[in-house]
Amino acid sequence: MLTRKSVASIMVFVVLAVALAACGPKGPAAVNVTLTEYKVEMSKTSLPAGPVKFTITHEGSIVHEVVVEQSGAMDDPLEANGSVAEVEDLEPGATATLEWTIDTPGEYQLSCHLPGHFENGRITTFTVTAK
Ligand SMILES: [Cu+2]
Repeated sequence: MLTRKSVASIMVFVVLAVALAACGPKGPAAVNVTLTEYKVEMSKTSLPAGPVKFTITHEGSIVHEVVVEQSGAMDDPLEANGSVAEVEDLEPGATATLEWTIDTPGEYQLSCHLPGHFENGRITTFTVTAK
């Protein structure tokens, strides 16, 4: 029979388990992305397959966007469940986060496809490795 005390300890266990799941090694890989003219810099360029959280900081002076796409693509963001992996219209000084799950190992890129930006170097490539 469950006493009031054992119910309370089960609740504590559930809360701890949820907290561990949120903060443990299964959380998304965190990557900082810095935008300038005309450069995209990533704090790491090799990520394990799975969820990734891009924290984007715009340190440039004109509007940019960030598109997550396969290496060699041209404005063809990854898609899942009806949404696309991009952040548009980032104003200078803005920050944004983009969470995305990349399950297929391979070469990818972060790029900006506003006219002329990609050609000027607003792209960086990264590798997704098998888990
Ligand atoms: Cu741009």
